[in-house]
Amino acid sequence: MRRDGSVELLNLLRASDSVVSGEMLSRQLGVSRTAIWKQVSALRTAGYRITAVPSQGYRLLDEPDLLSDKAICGMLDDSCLIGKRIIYTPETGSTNSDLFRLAEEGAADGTVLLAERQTAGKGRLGRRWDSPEGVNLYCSLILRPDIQPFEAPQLTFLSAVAVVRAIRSVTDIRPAIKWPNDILLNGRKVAGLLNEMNAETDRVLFVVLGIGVNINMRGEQFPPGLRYPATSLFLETGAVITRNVFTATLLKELDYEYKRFRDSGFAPAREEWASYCNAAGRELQVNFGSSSLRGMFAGLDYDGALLIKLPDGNIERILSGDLTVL
Ligand code: BT5
Repeated sequence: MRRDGSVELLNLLRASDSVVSGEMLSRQLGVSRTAIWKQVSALRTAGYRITAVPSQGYRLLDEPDLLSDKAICGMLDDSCLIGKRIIYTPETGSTNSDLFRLAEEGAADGTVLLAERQTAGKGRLGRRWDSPEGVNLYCSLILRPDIQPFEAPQLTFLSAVAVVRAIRSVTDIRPAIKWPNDILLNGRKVAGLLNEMNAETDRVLFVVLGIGVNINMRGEQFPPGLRYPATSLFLETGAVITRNVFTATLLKELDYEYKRFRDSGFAPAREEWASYCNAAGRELQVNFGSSSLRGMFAGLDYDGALLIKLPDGNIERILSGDLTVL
């Protein structure tokens, strides 16, 4: 968010597709022409391409795609609980770690933290999430549902559904979910989810949901040696996606999911999740290191365990393992 009056200047430049005179800008904004020039210089430093045409004025050619809490808030409905408070930071270690600390200090249900870049982005089980600057979404949110600790993984499935819906709404591509919670496009990972919880024996105090979506990341920005092939929305569609629009869309979907969860429990999200799962209606093999089993996908259990129907008709619950769709 810019605080020096340049938002108003930007809005005037945006409203015109030709040169806007310095005199008109200074009159409309009530500041001197030198002040306008200083704001233009500051905007250029921030990545905006603005030409100055001698004795005519200024023209906005191109804007950097910066995340903006204000722009995102402006796209949310007043009734949204998720995103009522959005905190933006240009850089941090991990949005999940920061928000976990804020939640411990009492930050409210639905608080969101966004970063342009993470220097220590976290994956699951101590793995790393690569988080280059200015191209993707690194987002965490606090949820304080009235649930028991064993129900907390349900929230990750909820957020997977919200990510799929947001991608479907902003692009015309159809992502799939790989159990438990990888979001795939054409078999490549485009988003990952990390759910961290603080609980007492029989009560969840809060859950921090971390969502990383590769939005405009280019091929050369992916590090070598990733566990699975990876991609971005840009690589799949060829179009640069406005991250503020994507983020607002995602927060609205999360808000919808969270309210549905509180009103109707896990069942609706579980069914929707199963319809997006790349294993739906397919035969699966699950590898557990030295052993494996095969069977048909049979949905998700109440706690997020994968259900597989074995050839003898029995249903097996899978809590962890490496899944292959045959
Ligand atoms: C995940 O872990 O998929 C969870 C990722 C969660 C990231 C978000 S970003 C905002 C919030 N703040 C955080 O600090 N984290 C969350 P996992 O399934 O363990 O996948 C990690 C593995 O994916 C790594 O070991 C890499 O092989 C691969 N990987 C790393 N960065 C990637 C990227 N940008 N895109 C695709 N794959 C990646």
